[in-house]
Amino acid sequence: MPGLRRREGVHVLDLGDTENRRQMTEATWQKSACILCECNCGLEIQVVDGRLAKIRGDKDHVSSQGYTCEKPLRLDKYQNSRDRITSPLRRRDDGSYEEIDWDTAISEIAAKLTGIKETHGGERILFYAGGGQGNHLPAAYGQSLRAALGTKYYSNALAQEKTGEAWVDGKLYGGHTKGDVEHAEVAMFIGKNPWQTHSFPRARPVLKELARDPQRSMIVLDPRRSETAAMADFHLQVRPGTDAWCLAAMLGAIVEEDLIDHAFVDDHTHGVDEVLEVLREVPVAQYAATCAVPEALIRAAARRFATAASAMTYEDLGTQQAPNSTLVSYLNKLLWILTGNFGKPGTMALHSWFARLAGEPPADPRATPRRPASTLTRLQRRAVASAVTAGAAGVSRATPWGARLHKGATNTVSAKLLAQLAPVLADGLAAGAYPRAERTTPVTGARVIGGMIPANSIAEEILTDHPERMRAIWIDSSNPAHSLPDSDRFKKAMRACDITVVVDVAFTETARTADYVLPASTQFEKWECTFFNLEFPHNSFQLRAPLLDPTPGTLGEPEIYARVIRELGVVDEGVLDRLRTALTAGPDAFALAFFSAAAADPSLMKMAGFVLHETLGPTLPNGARAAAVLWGLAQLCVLSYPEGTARAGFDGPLLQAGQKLFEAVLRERAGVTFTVDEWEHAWDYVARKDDRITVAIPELLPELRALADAPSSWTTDEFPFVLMAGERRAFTANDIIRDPSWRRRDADGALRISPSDAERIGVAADGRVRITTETGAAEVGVEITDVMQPGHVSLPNGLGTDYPDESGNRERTGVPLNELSGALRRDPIAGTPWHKYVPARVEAV
Ligand SMILES: Nc1nc2c(c(=O)[nH]1)N[C@H]1C(S)=C(S)[C@@H](COP(=O)(O)OP(=O)(O)OC[C@H]3O[C@@H](n4cnc5c(=O)[nH]c(N)nc54)[C@H](O)[C@@H]3O)O[C@H]1N2
Ligand SMILES: Nc1nc2c(c(=O)[nH]1)N[C@H]1C(S)=C(S)[C@@H](COP(=O)(O)OP(=O)(O)OC[C@H]3O[C@@H](n4cnc5c(=O)[nH]c(N)nc54)[C@H](O)[C@@H]3O)O[C@H]1N2
Ligand code: SF4
Ligand SMILES: [Mo]
Repeated sequence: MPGLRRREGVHVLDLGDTENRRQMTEATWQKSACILCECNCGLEIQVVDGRLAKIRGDKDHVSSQGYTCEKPLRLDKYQNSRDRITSPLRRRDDGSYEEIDWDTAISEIAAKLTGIKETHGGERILFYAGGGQGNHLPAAYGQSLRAALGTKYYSNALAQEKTGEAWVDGKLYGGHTKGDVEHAEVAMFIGKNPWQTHSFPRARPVLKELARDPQRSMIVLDPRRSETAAMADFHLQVRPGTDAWCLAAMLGAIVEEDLIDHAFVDDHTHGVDEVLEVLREVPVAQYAATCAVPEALIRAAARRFATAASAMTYEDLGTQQAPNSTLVSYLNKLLWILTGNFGKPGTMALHSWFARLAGEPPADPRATPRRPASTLTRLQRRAVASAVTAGAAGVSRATPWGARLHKGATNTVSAKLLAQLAPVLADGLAAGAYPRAERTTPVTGARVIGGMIPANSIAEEILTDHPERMRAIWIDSSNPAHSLPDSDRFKKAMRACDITVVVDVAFTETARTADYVLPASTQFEKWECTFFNLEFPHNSFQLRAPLLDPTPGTLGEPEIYARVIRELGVVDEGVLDRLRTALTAGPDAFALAFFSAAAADPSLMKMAGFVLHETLGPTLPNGARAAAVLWGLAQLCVLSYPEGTARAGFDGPLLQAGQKLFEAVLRERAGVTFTVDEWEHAWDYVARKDDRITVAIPELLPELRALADAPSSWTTDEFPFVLMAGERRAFTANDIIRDPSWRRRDADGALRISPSDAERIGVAADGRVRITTETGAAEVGVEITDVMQPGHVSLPNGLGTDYPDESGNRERTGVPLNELSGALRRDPIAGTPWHKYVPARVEAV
């Protein structure tokens, strides 16, 4: 255990020789990560005169190993954006903004939120937050503020993409799955273009290797010949929005040709007969005609997938934001379940989490859950209970999961209290943790999945005189006035609230609609990390140190949240003082004091992030106060996955193993592998007592059956095209970089259209078109390309934001998609929007 040394009146955890950026020369390569997509590839960056001058991939990085794509090389456009905000802002009645100081901002915001809590209840305050692609500390500390205010509802971008899949995952096995692309004999991408959008480490080399190897195959479902589809052995070029028929036909063929892995299905699933009965009825030829893919190709792809030694799938926005999205998620998962592609190399697995990205989706009530609530809760209860038994017996011995608690622990903390504290602490640290049961929203009765209100419902929960409407929104690290469907309506909803607060680095469309805007330091000016830790069998986590001092006037979110919570005055200073005292006696004493306090006052522990920030925070080296919450997450991680973390080197007595993991996270700048599993351990993450997958989903089997007579096209004479509103291209990165000069290609974001359509509507290569949808219209230049099939047009995501020129005049580049994509078309289960299927009219201008 490292010692503590005294510095500036506080004890500082001494980790030995850690890097300190203040001693660095300009030519020093500092370790960091890319913040432009969920891969968060490791970077090395040279800072010169406050600029991110040189950027390269970090060969030491634990998952990306030196890989980057072209996007991060000019990240300075993010860091030194002209759109940065450097003072808290308050909206005037005329819609302009005035600068106010931090104290005024915090006290006014705290007073208004308290007012809403007292008059209408904390549950009328909505959080739209959780962090973006590179910054998830606001999620961990935001949880404390939500607890302090007594909020109940939250949402974020996941509720317009991943909630349908999460709901299906919850029903099947209660966890999140990821496929092993790197070792799969057959890799299948469903509405996913990983060449551009990545989502797994070193995507391009991995795809190239897959395409080059004659023993392996790639299957791609995509109406476009995307970069990935162009590399595929089987490109199932569906008609937009008809994936359900294509996947049902593949499954129908697999059942008909009896390519099912019967041993796997018999040993590992429940309810398969019900599913097979429905699949046996699938008219394969008819469904092939519906999705416009040759039947022979569908059958060949199905055979290739089902007979491979290993196969995996990856679904993404192409189907998640299109008709039948939740059903498609189900069919996707049936493909790999019925063919036994789980729990061995090259197939699918569930995985550990350093911190959960969202609450857990409700499980199938007919299933026999291993646990009452979250994975953390169950594993913690078991680990803690056994550890305490071991401790009480006076020996420090292994639990069934290899977890141990040193002797002294039970003298201070009783077994019963320890067993109670784990779930409470989990609630305090995991985003969206506390809404567990299947719930609906107060106004529209929309399904809440993983704790989140569906994106499409948010405005409806506000723009009403229903007494239980939302009265306030707190928005962090997101630009929903631009990224939510029907953005105009969302702006109206913001203005209808009693108070809206936006925390952002930039003066975004959303900031310009809020009552208060709080300026955050950028992700290169503060300690940050992401919780997109979704890998198996090795899962890793990286804490990034700041490369630059914060821009004057800005604060990191952990400090912003701490200031609001301090102002709310909800935490007893005496408790914090006792914890500070315990810290002076070392990490063991602190851990015991912390868990005792947790057991004694569960409500305090719902604000665990804040408590750690105020106590442990100031003792962390190199000013890493913002990392304090990771101590709690590291402890939970070791409690939850004692064997996986022990195999990663974080072993020993329970609380000390957590401390070890925390210190490694603080020390290792290129990331830490926090769990090491073997493939058979994938089953340990299945949240069912008997490890069986609950394969029949009663809500979806009727939908599957109904496909035979369901509509498969939503275009009309008035709107004959399908607009894909949000294609990821080489130079798009959501709304993270506002400066349009960042884009090296396709600066204005052209509308992609097929040659035959271009000819038919009479537009030339350098021409422009007017595109009209049910909600809006826009004018845009075209790119004529046979990547598009006739009837299908595509616009890139992330454009249509505006940016000030040198004299401050704002100019908009490209089309803001959510003036075209509305909120009414949505998935019936998850409420996710049909951004990839917007009926449209396209006319030459
Ligand atoms: N370059 C870049 N990369 C990114 C991002 C970015 O902004 N830019 N954003 C990140 C984020 S937040 C996300 S969620 C991911 C998204 O990653 P992806 O889902 O891969 O991205 P998209 O380009 O939106 O859609 C993928 C494919 O779906 C296809 N598609 C459209 N309609 C249909 C359909 O009806 N059926 C099928 N089967 N396919 C269809 C499109 O042609 C496209 O090739 O990307 C991440 N990576
Ligand atoms: N029509 C259509 N709409 C879509 C999509 C689509 O394909 N089509 N895709 C959807 C998807 S998948 C996603 S993920 C969403 C993404 O949309 P959003 O959830 O809005 O997320 P981002 O665009 O990533 O916006 C990130 C925000 O965080 C800010 N930011 C950057 N760094 C920091 C920081 O350190 N602190 C704080 N506080 N703020 C910071 C940026 O300035 C930016 O405003 O868009 C969705 N909307
Ligand atoms: S944009 Fe994504 S894939 Fe490209 S370097 Fe950044 S994190 Fe890696
Ligand atoms: Mo996304």
